[in-house]
Amino acid sequence: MLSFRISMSIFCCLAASLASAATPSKPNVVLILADDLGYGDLGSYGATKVSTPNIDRLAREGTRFTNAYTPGSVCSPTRYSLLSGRYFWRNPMHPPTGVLAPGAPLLFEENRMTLPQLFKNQGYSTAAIGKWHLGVGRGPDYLARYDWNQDEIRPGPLEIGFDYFYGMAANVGNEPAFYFENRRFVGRMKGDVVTMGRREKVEPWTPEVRYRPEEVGGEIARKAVSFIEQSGNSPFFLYVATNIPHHDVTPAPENTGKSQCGPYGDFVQELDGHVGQILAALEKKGVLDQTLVIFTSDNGGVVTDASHRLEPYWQALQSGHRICGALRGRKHSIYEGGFRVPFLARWPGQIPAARTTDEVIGLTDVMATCAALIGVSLPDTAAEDSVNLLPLWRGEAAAKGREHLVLKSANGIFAVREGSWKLIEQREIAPGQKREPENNNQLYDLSSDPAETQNRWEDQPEIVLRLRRLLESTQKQSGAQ
Ligand SMILES: [Ca+2]
Repeated sequence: MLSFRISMSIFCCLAASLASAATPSKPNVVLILADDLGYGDLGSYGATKVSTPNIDRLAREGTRFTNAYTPGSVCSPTRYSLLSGRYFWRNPMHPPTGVLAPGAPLLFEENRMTLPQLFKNQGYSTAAIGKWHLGVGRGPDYLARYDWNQDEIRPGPLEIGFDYFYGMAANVGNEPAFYFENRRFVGRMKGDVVTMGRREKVEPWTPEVRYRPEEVGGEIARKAVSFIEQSGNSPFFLYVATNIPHHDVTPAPENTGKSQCGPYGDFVQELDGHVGQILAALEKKGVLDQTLVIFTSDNGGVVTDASHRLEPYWQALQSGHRICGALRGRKHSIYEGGFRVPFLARWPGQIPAARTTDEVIGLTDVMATCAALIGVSLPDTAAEDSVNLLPLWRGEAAAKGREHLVLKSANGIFAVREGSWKLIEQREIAPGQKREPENNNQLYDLSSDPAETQNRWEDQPEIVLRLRRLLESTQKQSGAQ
């Protein structure tokens, strides 16, 4: 009898241990999204005029992806796709090209599973801090304008799965230029009136609550640190959407003159300091190594040239800094500079350290990968363009990235990447409308021509045909709706 009990006890221990090995762990997840940070802006991606030791630490202690793509080449398209796992152009509420207007309706359909909701359903505490730019309120379409004088700002971040929000409606330069926390403007008392002015203008009850641009990045970092400090026993998902280094380039006074390429480099270095503060807060809390930290950017960097000298980007260029590295194009464009961004993931013991992979991944894949990470099966009605890349992130042998990926520029031009090939399809334009130089049929072999200099459209008809069909069939997929 005794031996039976001992045997049972050993069996139970063994069963429990096997069960725990099979049960997915629930790490904290901190997703830091830079705004307009280019492929060449970090030391770990080749920058020499800008020093980014804290972000580079993520590369040293985690995995660095060299073929990570945003689905859009501007802000709100990528943000929607990141938080929904769906190409933004499938969403009829999204503008067909470009970004969402400040004050436009919430982009997320009711009842659609989102990245924060995925975590929330699993007992996570969820927070979004920083730039929202995904709309608030409900309206007939993206041209509607929200009435900011309502008592509560809703539906908004809290209606799509975040327990907590603190930040700005959109860009620092957009109205309203004062913070809201959860569903209310910070500091607004009963009776305080928010006045809707002409065009996008929104006047607060007192001008004192308008934020100063040079303070916004620091405020976002402070709130992120505070959230980590106050976190309880449940795991958390923290989405930090910094405004840096988006135009206007406004480094805080204490950070100016620190880089070797002027204010733009100072701004990037300021962001690096904020990442350092977030890592330090995780470390102090004793949870750094139980946290998956992801750092990436919502689109490529702003690049200027001699014909259009936009400061301080011009100064950075003249100082030898290459915001998009050796890639062609920039934010807005269909070329690689518009979409290829730094992507770093650190989770000790789970994601290999000091590893670089050139497998193709997209920001749309974060949702399916996180679902796999916490052991959740996504419903068929969610994240239809998201691929589970957890085996690749974990460095499993022979794990691959995406087979193909669709890009859409701010000008409405589509491209598809499959393997090393990238096809850009000419967009139809209205009669009399001027066709932009980049709106042409193009095919590039990125393995031999990463800067997209040799158009192979004419000499590779079979590849052109295959990729056009692939693009068309992907566009026609009905998705989850
Ligand atoms: Ca952006």
